[in-house]
Amino acid sequence: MARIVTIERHILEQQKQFPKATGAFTQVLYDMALSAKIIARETTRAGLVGILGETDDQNVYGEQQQKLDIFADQTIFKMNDHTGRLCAMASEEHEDMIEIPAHFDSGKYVLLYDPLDGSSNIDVNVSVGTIFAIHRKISSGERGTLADLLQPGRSLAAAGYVTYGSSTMMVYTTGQGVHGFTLDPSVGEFLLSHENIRVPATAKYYSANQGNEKYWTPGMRRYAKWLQGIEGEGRKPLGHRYIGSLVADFHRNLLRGGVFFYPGDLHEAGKPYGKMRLMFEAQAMAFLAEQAGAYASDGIGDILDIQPYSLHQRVPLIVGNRDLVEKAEEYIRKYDQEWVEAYRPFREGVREQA
Ligand code: AHM
Ligand code: MG
Repeated sequence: MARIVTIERHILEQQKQFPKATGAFTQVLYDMALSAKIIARETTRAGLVGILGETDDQNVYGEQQQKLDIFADQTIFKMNDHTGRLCAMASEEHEDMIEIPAHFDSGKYVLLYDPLDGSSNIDVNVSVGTIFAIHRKISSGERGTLADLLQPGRSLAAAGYVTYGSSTMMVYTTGQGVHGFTLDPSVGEFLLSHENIRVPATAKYYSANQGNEKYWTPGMRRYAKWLQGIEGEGRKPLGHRYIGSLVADFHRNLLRGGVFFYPGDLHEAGKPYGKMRLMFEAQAMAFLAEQAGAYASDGIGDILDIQPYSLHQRVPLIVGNRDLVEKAEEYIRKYDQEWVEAYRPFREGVREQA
C-alpha cells in the first residue's frame, strides 16, 4: 500500500524546513483546507437542499451574487477572523479590505481570496473553485493595512486553489513546489495525490473564450491561429478546451500541459485590461505556475512583478507552458503596440481602472 499523507501532515513536514516558523502560517493553510471541506460539502449537495439560485445582491462588479458565493465567502471569513493569525483579509466579493474584528487578536499574515470562482457555472453543475493567496504583513502598526494586501505576487508566502469537480482537490504552494490533495469524503481528509506537480513539457490544450475573438487584438488573434497550427511553422494544432472556470481550466492545463488566456482586449474603449483580477485570481495562479515550471504573463511581462494599486484591479492573463506564454508575448510585441500603449498606464497605476 502506498504511503498515506494527509494535508495536515504535509504542511507540517514543509514547515520543518523553516526552524524559526511559529506554526501560525501552517495553521492558516490548514484552515483553508477546512474551509474547503465545508464549501465542498455545500457545493456538492447544493441542488438537493435548494440553496441554489440568485440573491438580489450584486457584488462590487455589478454581477449577481449566487447564494453559494456568499456561503463560501462567509465560511472563509469565519474560519479566519478569530485565530490571531491574520491582520486583514480581502475577498473578491467585498469592495474594501476586511478588517479583523477589534476584539480578536491581529496576526502576521493577510489572506486574499476568491471564495467561489466561476460561479456562473454552479447552476449547471460545472466545476467551480476557490482561489487564495497569503502575504506576510509588512506594515508596522498592530492591525493590517491596505499596503499589506497590495503586494506584488513576487512576495507571496503561499497560494493555492480548491477545485470542486468530480472530486474536490486542493493544490497549494509555499514556494517549495506545487502539491495536490484529493478529498476522501468518507474520512473527510485531503490526502496527498499529486506530489510536486510539474507542467508536462509538451502541451496538449489551449483555453480561451473564443467567442470573444472579435474583441481580441490583432496579435492575440494571430496567436490563436498559431496555437491552432494555422499560422507559423506548420505545428500540430493544440486541442481547445474551455470550461469558463479559471480553476478548472488552470488545473487541467497544469496536469496535461497547455495555455489559458484571457487577454486584454478591445471590447470596451478605455478598458484594455481584460477581465481577471490581479489580487484574487492572477497572482495566485502565477505563483503556482512558476512553482510548477510554467509561467504567467499579462502580455508584457511576468504577472508576479506587477505592483498592485487597487484590490480589484484587472489584468490580462496568459498562463501555462512557458514557451507558449512567451510566444503570446512575442505576438503582442510584434502586432499590438497600440494596445500595449493603451494598457501600460493601467499596469503602472498611472491610470486607475474604471
Ligand atoms: P467570476 O470571478 O465572476 O466567477 O469570473 C471569473 C471567471 C473565471 O473563472 C473564468 O476563467 C472567466 O471568468 C470566464 O469568463 P467568460 O465567461 O467571459 O469566458
Ligand atoms: Mg473570480
